[in-house]
Amino acid sequence: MRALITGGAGFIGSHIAERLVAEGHEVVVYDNLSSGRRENLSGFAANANRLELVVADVRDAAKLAECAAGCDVIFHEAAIVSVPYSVEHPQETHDVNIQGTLNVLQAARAGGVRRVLFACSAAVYGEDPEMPKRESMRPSPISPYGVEKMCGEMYLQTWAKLYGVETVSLRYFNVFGPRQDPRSPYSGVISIFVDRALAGTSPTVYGDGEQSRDFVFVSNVVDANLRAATTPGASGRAYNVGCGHRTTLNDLLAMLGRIVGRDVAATYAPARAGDIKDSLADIALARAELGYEPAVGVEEGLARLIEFERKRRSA
Ligand code: UD2
Repeated sequence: MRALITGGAGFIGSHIAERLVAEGHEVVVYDNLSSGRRENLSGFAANANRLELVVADVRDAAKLAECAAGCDVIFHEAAIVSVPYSVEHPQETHDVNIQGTLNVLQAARAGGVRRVLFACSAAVYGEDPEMPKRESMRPSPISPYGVEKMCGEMYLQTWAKLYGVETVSLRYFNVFGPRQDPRSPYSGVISIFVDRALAGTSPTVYGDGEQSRDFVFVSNVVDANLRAATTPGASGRAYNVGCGHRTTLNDLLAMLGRIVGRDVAATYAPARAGDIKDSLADIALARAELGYEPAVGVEEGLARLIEFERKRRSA
């Protein structure tokens, strides 16, 4: 198949690109390189005729339409992904995350694309204390980012009904793995902790470290995407993509210590404003309807990430 991946030079998008190229598919990566990087593609870009990079923005509707024409599937991963940034810059994140998604859907419709996959988020659940999160729960986002992801998902469902473009929304929980950038203060906690542990410096835990998340290794997220791209009958649906387990930050530090072979001592600081305490996905629906199974658990994923980072640092 021929696939367009928006945000394809970013963390998750580049892993989808890598898998598709390995399976012999033709891939167009569409990325404005604001947070994506060419280096994220360099490890597997050797077969240049199967992988094309278009440096453009999802706000550019005309360019998107040009690139979508003739594609079978679009993986829409491009977004401004920081919750706190969306709180500070809601207009900009609206333009990228909502208008950008609408542009993708328009392009899909005009270009005869069979199916669109959307990188949605656990942020749609907000602070509803009910656990685990099920897709049937009423969404109650508490940030512009959460609203934008919810809105994108609703646009997708509408497209499936109105225009016959098949769409599937995947609600990612806390994704981690190689190529996630640890350098922003809003980076995923695992990327930051691994960076500190390998540098021999002390990671900072905001709060008592007993908050928990459903951390999901990126290869599981790629699996979910490929299944969602091909499973008949999945159109118009939304699925949680997590591991179905929660891990506290203190557990995470202990795992890190086991893998690197020495204690990773953290510094504890006051909890971050607006943080939720716990997050956990119910993945029964994705299991039942997509055959999704998170094959790589948290500790195994952490070990793979550390191995990748060690190699990268020694190169
Ligand atoms: C995740 C997503 C976010 C959104 C949200 C929905 C990531 C990177 N972010 O935010 O996009 O979908 O879920 O609820 O996946 N922490 C530390 N030390 C650090 C960094 C973080 O203690 O150096 C804590 C942080 O205070 C929080 C936990 O680790 O309690 C997880 O933080 P995060 O930024 O990795 O992810 P989260 O769940 O806030």
